Order: sequence, then C-alpha cells, then structure tokens
Amino acid sequence: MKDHPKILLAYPSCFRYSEPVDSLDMKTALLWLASYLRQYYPVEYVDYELEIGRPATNTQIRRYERIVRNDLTSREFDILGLSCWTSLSYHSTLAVARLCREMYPDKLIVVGGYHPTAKPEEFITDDGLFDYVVYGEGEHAMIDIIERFAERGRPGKTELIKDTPLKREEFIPYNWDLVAPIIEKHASNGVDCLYLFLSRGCPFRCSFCMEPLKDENWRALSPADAVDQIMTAAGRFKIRSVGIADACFGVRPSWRHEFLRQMVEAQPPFWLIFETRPEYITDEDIELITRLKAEVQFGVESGSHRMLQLMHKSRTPQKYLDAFVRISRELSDRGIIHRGNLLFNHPGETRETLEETFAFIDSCLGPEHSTLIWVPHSYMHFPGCEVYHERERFEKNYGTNFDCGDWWLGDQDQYVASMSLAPSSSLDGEDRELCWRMMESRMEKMKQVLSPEAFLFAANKYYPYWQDDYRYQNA
Ligand code: B12
Ligand code: SF4
Repeated sequence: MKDHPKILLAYPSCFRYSEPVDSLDMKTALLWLASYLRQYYPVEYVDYELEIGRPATNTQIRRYERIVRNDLTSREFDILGLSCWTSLSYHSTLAVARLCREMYPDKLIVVGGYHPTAKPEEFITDDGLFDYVVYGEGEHAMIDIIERFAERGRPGKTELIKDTPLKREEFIPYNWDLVAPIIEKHASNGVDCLYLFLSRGCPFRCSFCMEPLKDENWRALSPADAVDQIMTAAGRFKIRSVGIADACFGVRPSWRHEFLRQMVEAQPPFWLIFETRPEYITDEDIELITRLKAEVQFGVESGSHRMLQLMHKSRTPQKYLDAFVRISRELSDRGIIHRGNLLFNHPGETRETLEETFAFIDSCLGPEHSTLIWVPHSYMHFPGCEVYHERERFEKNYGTNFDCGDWWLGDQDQYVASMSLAPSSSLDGEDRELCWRMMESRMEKMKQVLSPEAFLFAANKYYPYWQDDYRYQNA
C-alpha cells in the first residue's frame, strides 16, 4: 500500500432540489477538512454543485453522471471522501459513490457530514458502496482511515467511525490555494458572501437542529487568529461580505468582545454578518458593532411562549423576548441593520401560537426608522434533530401530520418535500399556509417602519420584489 495515499474530497451536489445555486456557495466545512488533511497528504477538492449544478430531471442526472465519470477519470486519487453535508445530498452521494465503485473497485470510499451522522445506517448498502461512514467531525477520523488504508487496504465491509472532535489548539488556517481556482472561475466579479467558521460546538439543544448530536464544547480560534483568517481571505479574493457560519458565534463574552475590538481595528471594507442571541449582546458589543458595517442576525424563531419552550429556545421566554425587544431598539437607534429569523410551522404550531407570534411582531413594528428586518422560514423536517426522533409525541399531542416521511429517500422535489407537513390538526389543509397569509398582510407596514438604509438593504437582499416600490425607484 502507498505511504501517501492521494485524497479527493468531493461535494456531490443535490438532486431534485429546486432552490437556485448561489453564484459561489463555498462548502466551508469541506474546505476546512481539506486544509487539515493537506498538512499531511496530497488533497484535491471538487464541488460538483458549482461545476455541474443541481440536476432536477432524469435526463439532467444522466448528464451529471457523464460529467462526474469524466472528471473521476481525469483525477489521480486513492481515497474518495464524499461530503453528504445535508440530507439533500443523499441521492447524489450514492450516485457518485456508485460511479466510483464501478470504475475503480479498489479505491477507498468514505462518506461524512450531517446526514451520515443522523442516519449512518443508510450508507450500508447491499453492494457495499462505502468503506467508511464517519459520524461527527471529520479530521481525526480521516487521518485514522488513511493510515489504516495505507497499512491494510480496504476493509472487508462498511465500517462506522465516530470522530473525536478537534481540540481548539488543532484548528488550522484555511488553505485558500485548494479553492482559489474555483473562486476565480465562479466568482470573477467578487464573492457576495464568503462563509467562514471561527468556532465549533454549541451548548444549546434546539428541537429542530441536529447540532446537539455533535460535540457541545465551544472551541474557537483565538480572536487574533479569527480576525486574521477573515482578513487573509478578504485580502486574497474580492469579497462583499463575510458570514460567520458558526453553530453558535461568540459564546464566551470575553472572546466576542476581543474579536469585535480587533475587527474594528482591522477596518474591514466589507459587511460582516453574524448570528447571535439577544441575551449575549452587551452595551460594549453594540458600541463596537456600530463601528463596523455589520448585519446582526437573531434566531428569534417565534413570539409564542409555548413554541419557544417546545423548541428549547429558552426556558424563560418572556425574558428572552424582552431582551430581543430591548437590543433591537438599541440597534435601531444606532442604525445597525439586524435580522429577526422566524421559524413558522414547527410541529406543535397552532393558530393560537401564530397569533401570539404576530402580536409580538406587531409590537416590534413600533417606531419608524427601524433597522429590524424580519425574515421568515418554514420548518424543514431533517433527520437527526429532536423533532425527528420524537415524531410520535408530536403526532399524539398536537395532531402533527408528517406526510413528508423520510423524503430524502424518494425522488420528489426535495425542498418542497422537506416542508410538507401539517404542524398540528388546527393548521392542516389550506391553513398550512396561514403563516404566509399573516406575514403578507403585514408587509406594507414592515416596509414603512424601516429606515431608508434598512429598506434598501432588505429590498436588495431579502425581498427583491420590494424593488418595484417607489422608495426603491427614488433612492
Ligand atoms: C453554517 C450552516 C449553514 C450555512 C453554510 C455555510 C457554508 N458555506 O458552509 C448556510 C446558511 C448556507 C446553510 C444552509 C443550509 N443549511 Co445549514 N447549517 C449550518 C450550521 C450552523 C453549521 C454548523 C457548523 O458550525 N459547522 C462547523 C463545521 C466545521 O462542522 P461540519 O459542518 O459538521 O463539518 C464537519 C463534518 O460534517 C464532517 N464532514 C463534512 N463533510 C465530510 C466529508 C468526509 C469525507 C468526512 C470524513 C467528513 C465530513 O467533517 C467536517 C469538519 O469536521 C448547521 C447547524 C445549525 N445550527 O443550523 C446547519 C445545518 C448543517 N444546516 C442544515 C440545513 C438543513 C441547511 C439548509 C437546507 C437550510 C435551508 N433552509 O435551505 C441549507 C442547505 C445548504 C446546502 N446547499 O446544502 C441542517 C442539516 C440537517 C441534515 N440532517 O441534513 C443543519 C444541521 C441544521 C439543522 N436543521 O439541524 N447552513
Ligand atoms: S439552532 Fe443554533 S443554537 Fe440551536 S442547537 Fe442548533 S446550533 Fe445550537
């Protein structure tokens, strides 16, 4: 066996996923994994989503397979690492693994990401496509797998490996050389938003999120290294905004404060986007954020106490909502753009909880010159989270109808299918859409209360149809 096996890390794209591909949607987790392995082994990185797109029909899938086959022929590798990052990539991951196995029976095939962490058994196939299925983070597991392969070759049957999470001192800088040609090819006019991870781990356990399956210990680059990572990327590529993609940004107040202080010192010309919790933000943070071009996002999710508790967003919902209202007012007073994320139709949602949420939203639509932009999403049913594991409880207590089933195994539109459920018996049939009707009826008021800057920001980024508005035309 080879001492230095060559590794090809591939993001396989998503089949039958109707959302458009952003001009450059960097797979930052895979890049970080590739950067780690590159310290020791030759590594190549390929993103079939950027190269080929998201095939939606059988004909497009056949075309995709032809291109992947050619691409695999043109590369030299011993180990194929496939990133089935979300469940949306389940079919495409199987397709690439199958092509590779047909073409090269001796190569090692490894899969990792969120879907294998949630449903590892779905990668144990009759034809033994995968040699290893990695659960959790990927760095230590991949090193272990590569060493085993160098010594013993392929294992006799599919093996499941649970990774030991990377320690804070093992975090290494992103290796931009691995993706520079991709960025130059797909974003020659500049990158709208480059997502970077500065930390790992999240101490919370939201019901709709599968992050709790991973290590909850919050580990971060030092504030100086974090700023350095951001400024290095921005120095190398034309970047309009940097999005901090951390599961839970800035958990430790001293870290957050020092990071923001050093960001201010670095005087970035681009937007900085990060999500945080209202209870985290201090007056000192606000003082620093005022000196940056920043969009601060909050996963408010609901204005209903019952839903906030059901989601494990907060044990003290009134305090949580009060903290949001107070911080939002302060941010508006300072002209800082901030976004309130809403999650509609989480299992257990009823007419009453929607009414509570909209009463809360209405109470925040108070003064003019607000910089709070509400951005709603529908609950998407993904495996691995508490709701997925406790479907029966929701069916019994609220009459939730999960007619989406295990949608990623089927071949319907994956985006639509993941949202196909009635959150409770009071929101079935046409009322599954009630949240959107309630949202639409507030849109005019939402527009009116925004400051001119926040209005333009929202029209450009979140509500393109607002661009027909006279305020946009006259801006
Ligand atoms: C950041 C993030 C995003 C960013 C991504 C930014 C980027 N460019 O990378 C954005 C906002 C774009 C995004 C979008 C979406 N996201 Co998201 N996102 C997250 C988040 C917060 C990441 C957590 C994190 O900190 N990762 C840190 C890195 C270092 O760890 P990692 O990602 O796990 O990567 C490691 C392992 O996965 C593993 N690994 C990965 N690939 C491979 C390959 C091999 C071979 C191996 C061995 C290992 C391996 O090794 C990596 C390094 O250790 C999570 C959790 C959450 N709170 O929402 C959701 C999460 C991943 N997202 C999720 C979803 C559903 C989505 C969307 C569908 C949402 C939507 N409404 O459209 C889209 C889909 C995007 C797509 N095209 O696939 C789900 C996935 C659930 C599932 N079962 O599949 C999660 C888990 C949230 C949830 N609901 O539970 N997301
Ligand atoms: S949604 Fe965010 S805060 Fe909640 S568990 Fe997931 S990563 Fe943590």
